[in-house]
Amino acid sequence: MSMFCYQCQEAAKGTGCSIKGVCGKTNDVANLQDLLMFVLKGISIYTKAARENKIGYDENINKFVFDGLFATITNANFDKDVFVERVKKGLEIRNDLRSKLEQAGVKFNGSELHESATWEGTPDTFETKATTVGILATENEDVRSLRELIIYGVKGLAAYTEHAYNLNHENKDLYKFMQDALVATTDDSLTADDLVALTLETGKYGVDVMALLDKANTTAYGNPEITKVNIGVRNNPGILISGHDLRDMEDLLKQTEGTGVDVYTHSEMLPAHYYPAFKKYEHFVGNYGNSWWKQKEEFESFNGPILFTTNCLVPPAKDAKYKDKVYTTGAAGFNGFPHIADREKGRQKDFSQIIEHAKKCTSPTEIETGEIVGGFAHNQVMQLADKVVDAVKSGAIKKFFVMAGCDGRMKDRDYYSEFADKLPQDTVILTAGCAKYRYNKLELGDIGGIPRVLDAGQCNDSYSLAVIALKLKEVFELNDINDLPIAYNIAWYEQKAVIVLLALLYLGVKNIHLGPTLPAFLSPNVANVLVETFGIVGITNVEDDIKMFMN
Ligand code: SF4
Ligand code: SF3
Repeated sequence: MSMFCYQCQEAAKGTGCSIKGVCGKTNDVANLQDLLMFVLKGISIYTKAARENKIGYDENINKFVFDGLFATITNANFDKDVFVERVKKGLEIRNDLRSKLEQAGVKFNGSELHESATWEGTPDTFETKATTVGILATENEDVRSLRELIIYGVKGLAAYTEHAYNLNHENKDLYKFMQDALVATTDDSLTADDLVALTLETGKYGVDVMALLDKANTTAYGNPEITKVNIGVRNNPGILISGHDLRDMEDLLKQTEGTGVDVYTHSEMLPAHYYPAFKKYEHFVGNYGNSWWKQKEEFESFNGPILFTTNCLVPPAKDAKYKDKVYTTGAAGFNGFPHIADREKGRQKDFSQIIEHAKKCTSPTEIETGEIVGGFAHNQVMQLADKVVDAVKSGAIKKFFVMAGCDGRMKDRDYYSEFADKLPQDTVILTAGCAKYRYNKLELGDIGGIPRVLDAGQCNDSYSLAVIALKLKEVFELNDINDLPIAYNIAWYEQKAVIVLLALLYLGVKNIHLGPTLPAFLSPNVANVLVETFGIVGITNVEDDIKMFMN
């Protein structure tokens, strides 16, 4: 059976994966993810009806929807059984909710409802059905493009919503928006203009969710502060924790304390080191390796167990020796990797199995030494504001470059290392997300004590960069955020980058350069709208781009 997916930057041939994902997603999993999306739309039709009729429903349904969206994000979950189970469960939830609404007197006209609200199936029919409800089911390529753009933004929203939820921070408007947006993608009466408006609205909720998550993280763990993170190793066995979930980080640090097992971060978990609450752990040793796509080599030499709390997971090679050491939790999953169950309300997750496993392993093999510096989230940068403003006024800093976003395995991303390296000495890079691994180990120096690469944190901490920009706008008494000496050269890969991008557009940021390639899911007409309305453009080559940016 074939598949079609074009949600990430590595979509095959720049158009879409149709046999197997470049990410390693198999066609059965891809199709089941499409079917889950279909079922989530069906559920949302009823939650929307419930709200419209002021009828309460089980709060767990909201969680089921955002969990499901998160699980379909690139490189999060490759486990076929997980998707079969979720589709089954989703149909149950949907039908129960419908019955509840009907009992309360709400009438549904079956022939008017979208098929996602009425379709029934059993696991043996799932995959066949899936092939008829995927992305290509929308025939008009512009409508399809806008629907998918909204859906990918909503997937990113869902991921950040989940992290905040895990820290007991909720904003119910987000649930409503995600569900209403899913319903809107089933509505054939909406015009392209309606969908463009909804795309911008998605960006508004992108700002809200990142603000919520920022509050959740800083309330729980303090404000990130300037931190030197060790990239070498010690002699104890270790656990490597990857992904974005800080609550999992907390539980793991607590449970490993005093066990003789060290904890290292991997990829997007690096910024955990910047939080005061985590710094206090003596066994929280450092960061091991680079961004997600180098994991096949780096996990072999780590020697200990690895825990994925979210994306980006790369399916291991058949003969990978680390294969029996990988664990998943939360939205992450992979067939054959033990999955650590969710925490019960008010309790920790139980990581004892991983800790016992680690005790039997040898310590990590050192692959690099030294340290990297980070922790420049908004609160920390505000403390340096005077220094930064003076440097701009004196001309010591000519321009800031926001280079947030993602890293990826394609060779053309060397552009970003070269770009960072060749930028004039009087420029500063503001970064967040795993894009930083392309340049965070280069010796780029500092400007009067201000490092030339300021890492705010994970991809969601792009919010910090927006807060900093808005603050600078105020300090320099400008009317328009685009009058600041800030250029945007953003690298994207998966759907969290989509919500970050939509959030920046909502905040009024113009002329964002997006690379290494523009999304395959943008039809020529939709790409044109983005170019004409927001000045979004691609990248060319390092020399020409730097020249263009500096003029
Ligand atoms: Fe292809 Fe990306 Fe979809 Fe994976 S997530 S199947 S690489 S488009
Ligand atoms: Fe990276 Fe996957 Fe996007 Fe969170 S971990 S930024 S790619």
